[in-house]
Amino acid sequence: MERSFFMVKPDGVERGLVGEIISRVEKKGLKIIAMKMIRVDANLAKKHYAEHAAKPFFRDLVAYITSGPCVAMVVEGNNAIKTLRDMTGKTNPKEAAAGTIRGDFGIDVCRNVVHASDSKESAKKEIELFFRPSEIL
Ligand code: IDP
Ligand code: MG
Repeated sequence: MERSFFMVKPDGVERGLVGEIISRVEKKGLKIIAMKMIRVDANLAKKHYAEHAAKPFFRDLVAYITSGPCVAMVVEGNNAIKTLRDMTGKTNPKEAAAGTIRGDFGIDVCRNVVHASDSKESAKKEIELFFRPSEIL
């Protein structure tokens, strides 16, 4: 069993894709063990995306992720990290395969609907950043 951090980003919430995305996660056999709607503030955004701090798109990324509510989740299951990354698809929706969340719904490389942890280390870091232990059921 493995845990990953998974989040519907502001464009996904605004466009009413939360139900569709949660449904895909559940139908895949993964279990949602924590979930909340949150407004990410600049402080949390900078911690979450710290690895991108030096990138030219960092300011836009922080502005985007703080622009509206997100739906954050902890998802558990066999191989949950890779399974969610595969379901998410490539970062740029133009390159993401049909059948992936970004391939089916993504608009551009910034507004790409969802976030999924990319490794065991980032999953642990991100779960701790967004959830208190008592919020994980
Ligand atoms: P990932 O979300 O597929 O792991 P990362 O490379 O970790 O992709 O980038 C984090 C987020 O930063 C992306 O999901 C996207 O929202 C944004 N991003 C990545 N590359 C670009 C870019 O070239 N321009 C604008 N935004 C970008
Ligand atoms: Mg990433």
